[in-house]
Amino acid sequence: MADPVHLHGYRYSVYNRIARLVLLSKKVEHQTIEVNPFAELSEAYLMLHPFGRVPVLTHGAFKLFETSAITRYIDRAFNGRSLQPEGAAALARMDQVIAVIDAYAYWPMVRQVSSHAFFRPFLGEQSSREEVDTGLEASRKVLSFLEDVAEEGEVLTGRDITLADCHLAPMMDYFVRAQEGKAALSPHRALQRWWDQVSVLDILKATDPFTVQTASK
Ligand SMILES: N[C@@H](CCC(=O)N[C@@H](CS)C(=O)NCC(=O)O)C(=O)O
Repeated sequence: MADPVHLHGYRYSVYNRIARLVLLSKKVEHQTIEVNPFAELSEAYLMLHPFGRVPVLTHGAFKLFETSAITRYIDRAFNGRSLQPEGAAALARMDQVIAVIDAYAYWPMVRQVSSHAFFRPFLGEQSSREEVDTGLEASRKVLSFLEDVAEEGEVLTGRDITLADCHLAPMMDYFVRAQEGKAALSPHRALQRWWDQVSVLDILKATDPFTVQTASK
């Protein structure tokens, strides 16, 4: 029998959703275990992730945190179409997009714009206009870079999904749930076209945190 796969994560976490998109793309049977990283974490969880974030993947006795390590592991460890393009340039572009998203996109697009214009109001929590504005300003360069990548056509093509697409999609989903984010994306024609194609994929629908999710694949 195959070793069981468990994903410890929070349903509203973009990083958790990235890992789920990859698991679903590779058709890996798995169980999800809900962990809210913003609440007090158990000692047992901190043994899995000493930095107290989500997600964590376990595959039998193998334990792994850091989303880009998790997604690369899933892609290599399981059968199915590879989610990493062939060719040094395309692969480097994929790696670059993932690194840019982690370093420059997550905070302004998700934690500033979406959190303060969409998620906090959704939860009935206080939000800050200043955070939205600062986040929008910082998002500009990110969107412009991603537009160039989508135009180039190595990754973010909307056709063959790669790990870069899986990394960006949950963040873009949060970003455009804010009216300000939606308006900021629309002038970027190639990126908007990418999002129009990716946002309707079954794997996106199956991992939508605002609709009912099943516990496993
Ligand atoms: N570098 C980590 C980032 C993961 C991360 O920041 N996850 C967020 C949820 S989207 C989290 O756990 N936040 C908890 C906190 O900031 O305390 C990864 O790639 O997995």
